[in-house]
Amino acid sequence: MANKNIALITGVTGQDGSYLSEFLLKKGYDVHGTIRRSSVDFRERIAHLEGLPNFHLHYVDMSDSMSIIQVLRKVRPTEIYNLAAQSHVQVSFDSPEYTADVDAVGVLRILEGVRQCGLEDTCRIYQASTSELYGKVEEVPQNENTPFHPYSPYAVAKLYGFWIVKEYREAYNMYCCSGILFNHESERRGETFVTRKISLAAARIKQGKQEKLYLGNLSSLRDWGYAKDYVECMWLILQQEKPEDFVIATGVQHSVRDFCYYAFKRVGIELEFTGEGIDEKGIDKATGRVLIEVSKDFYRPTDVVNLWGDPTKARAKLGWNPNTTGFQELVNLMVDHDMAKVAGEGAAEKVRMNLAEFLEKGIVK
Ligand code: NAP
Ligand code: G4F
Repeated sequence: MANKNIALITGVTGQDGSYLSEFLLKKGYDVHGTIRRSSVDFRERIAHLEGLPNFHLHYVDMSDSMSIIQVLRKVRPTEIYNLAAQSHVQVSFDSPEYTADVDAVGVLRILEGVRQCGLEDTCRIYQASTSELYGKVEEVPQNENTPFHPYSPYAVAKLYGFWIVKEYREAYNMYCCSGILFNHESERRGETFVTRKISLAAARIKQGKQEKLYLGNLSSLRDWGYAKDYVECMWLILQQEKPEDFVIATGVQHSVRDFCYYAFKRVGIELEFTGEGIDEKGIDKATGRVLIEVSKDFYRPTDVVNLWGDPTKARAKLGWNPNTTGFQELVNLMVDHDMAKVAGEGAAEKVRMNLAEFLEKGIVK
């Protein structure tokens, strides 16, 4: 009987972890996901998978080697997808030490755990790396040979993760590699990332449940793809004969302002932008009402403003199509989802509404 594929996904409750679980379960894998203990139920993104015979959950914290080793010994995975991270760039300015522990040393804990459990010849490891490594960019668009210039505590931590993966590959001949993924979004994106903050606000403003949206740098440029398309690449990267790092991106760039424009357009509001920098405003062309304002609270001490990926290598070697879901289709998917979500929001959702108010006041970024 052929050996069964056993995947261990750290960070299974996250946006990517949930889509990757679905993808691997469809491929017949046994999927083991790691979760953190919490006093509240935070498993909304994977609730539909719980109870499936091939889906299993284990407690792991990336800051705790013992919990990592315990799960490695028990599960003996054939593939590890290390997605767990403190993934918010602004939060990394507020909690830099924690971010380094989880996003940098956490990667080392996985690699060394695999060695200590004697899995180095049988287990392949995918590391969730990021376009934030290019940071204060040294060329556009960015590819696998573009020099790194990390520009936040998050990016510096992720750079350690990238290099320690490369080191273990070369020093111990382990099959471990990094996917340098550009921003990818979805209906499951965390609500404090800019795209989801905008899609939710467009829905709430349209339905009269929010007055205004406050944002930071509207001119920031990103290469935004659809998370559901990107998890396939994580798997493809681990199916190559030799371990290699890959840039995963759409090759198309848009500004935060563009995202706002198309999100509000989807709900029937045409925006016009006037003013510059902190004075810029997004106005409803039909009514003259100011719907978007810029707030200093959402500016970062250092901001990455020009991310644009070149997916040539992924297209050629992985046979991956970077343009399965286009930018406007992605915006529409997110906004349509949030229009339905907001319409269904009742009294129990008041707490979520309060979060939106906090967001506006800059308490949660
Ligand atoms: P996400 O939604 O924020 O999910 C992060 C996951 O990590 C969650 O399951 C979270 O658990 C878990 N986690 C956080 N701290 C942990 C800790 N100390 N111990 C154990 N688990 C912990 O992020 P995502 O968007 O799915 O991204 C997945 C990975 O790709 C991350 O490493 C991120 O840095 C990287 N990445 C993302 C993008 C993107 O555009 N989405 C682009 C490039 C790279 P809780 O649910 O308990 O918080
Ligand atoms: O949506 P963001 O917070 O994502 P960011 O910083 O690009 O990070 C995400 O993508 C990375 C890949 O490049 C991942 F590694 C990382 O884990 C995460 O998933 O911000 C995008 C841009 C930034 O330039 C930010 O300054 O939008 C700008 N922005 C403007 N106003 C805002 C806001 N960002 C947030 N979160 N909130 C705002 O109000």
